[in-house]
Amino acid sequence: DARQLFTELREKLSPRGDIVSEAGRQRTIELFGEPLTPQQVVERICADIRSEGLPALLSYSQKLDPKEVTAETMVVTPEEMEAAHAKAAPEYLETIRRIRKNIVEFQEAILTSDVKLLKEEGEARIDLRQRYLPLRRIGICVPGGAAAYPSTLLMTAVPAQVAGVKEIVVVVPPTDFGGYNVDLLAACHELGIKEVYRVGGAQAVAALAYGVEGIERVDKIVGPGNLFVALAKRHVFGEVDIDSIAGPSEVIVLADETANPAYIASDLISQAEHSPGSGVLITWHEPLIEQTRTELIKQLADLPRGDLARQSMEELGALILAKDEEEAAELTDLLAPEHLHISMSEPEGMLAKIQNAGAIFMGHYTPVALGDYVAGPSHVLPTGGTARFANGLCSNDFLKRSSVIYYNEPALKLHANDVRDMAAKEGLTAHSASVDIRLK
Ligand code: HSO
Ligand code: ZN
Repeated sequence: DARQLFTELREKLSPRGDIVSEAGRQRTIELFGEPLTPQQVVERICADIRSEGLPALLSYSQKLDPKEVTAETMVVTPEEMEAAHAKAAPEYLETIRRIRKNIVEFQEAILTSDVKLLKEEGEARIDLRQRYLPLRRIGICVPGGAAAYPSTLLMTAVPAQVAGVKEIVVVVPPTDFGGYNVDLLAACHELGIKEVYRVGGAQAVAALAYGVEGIERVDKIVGPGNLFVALAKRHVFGEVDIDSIAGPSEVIVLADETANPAYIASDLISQAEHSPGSGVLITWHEPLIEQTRTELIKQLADLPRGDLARQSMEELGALILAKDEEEAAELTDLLAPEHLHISMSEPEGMLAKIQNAGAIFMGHYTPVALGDYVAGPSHVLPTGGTARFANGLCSNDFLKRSSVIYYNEPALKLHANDVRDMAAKEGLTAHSASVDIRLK
């Protein structure tokens, strides 16, 4: 039953902090002296960093991270970034520049601008505005556990820069794929990012949210991470803004008889290789199910990360035969995937049927990898069914807005009675008086 399957899948894909595995139980006994859920671990880390600052950050980092961090090695110096940039392959830097240009182009095109509404009636003049300004200081979590992610740096930092954010802080775990990764540091330097700290996990999120000696607190924290990063972002939300709570990568491929099973398999595997990652095929063309299965087995055998991807596909993947296009669209909306690939030579009709998806890829020549790396919209997208209400990250998420209101005296007269009526209903007489005193 596809519906049941989808409910289960969505459960598995959304970050849950209340479950403890046996390994997790053992580990928290070692580290904390008692068995804790991930949620409890995160609460403890956040509370300690909030009250004790840097010493707590360093001590958690020492406990939880593979490489020891000190107050000195925590900071990536400008010299280190310059050296990484100087060492980087020129072709790699060229690639970064081309991608950056694509991101800037798209993120500028969608950037919201101020709105003005001028209302005039005789002498009365009302001027209403919505004014947007960039956030002053933001923090970006770049993952660095299982793979290096310079693309995530681009897909978060460049939209923030387009919005006009001046202070961008990057936190990245102290690993070879993270804070010691030359390609990542070179990319930071190429983007003009000046503050990079080698801290990861929940402790990095807490440090960004509350500030510690040497790291000033930020106004918003964005970027993906493991379960602990996700739970910590949820925990500090309200003190700071966050983008979303990210779970594993996902893709649904919707395919008709024009689709190529080899392409489909490659798209499913490319999200599964994030490990964990989920790839789901939905088709109403029956032969595609077996053809795609055969292709999956063939392609997984040849890939360096094939074993990881196979595990992910077994746990979080599915090949689903729908009755028709309508049912396929319905099932897609139910899962509300992070990525939707409409693998049809005429994809527009299907697009019109879909309500819930973070990013939608059209036709046979638009693999999700284009969106992951180069197209321009951010690859930080809603996961775990949250595309029902949440959005992918974009330049506008780094703006905040104020409303601006101006009335001249005749305009105040015009609306005075409405103020008086409402104030009387609420029993707030000082509100009325603030109008009356001007019109006496
Ligand atoms: N597919 C990931 C983004 C990514 N892919 C980074 C490659 N690198 C987000 O859903
Ligand atoms: Zn990806």
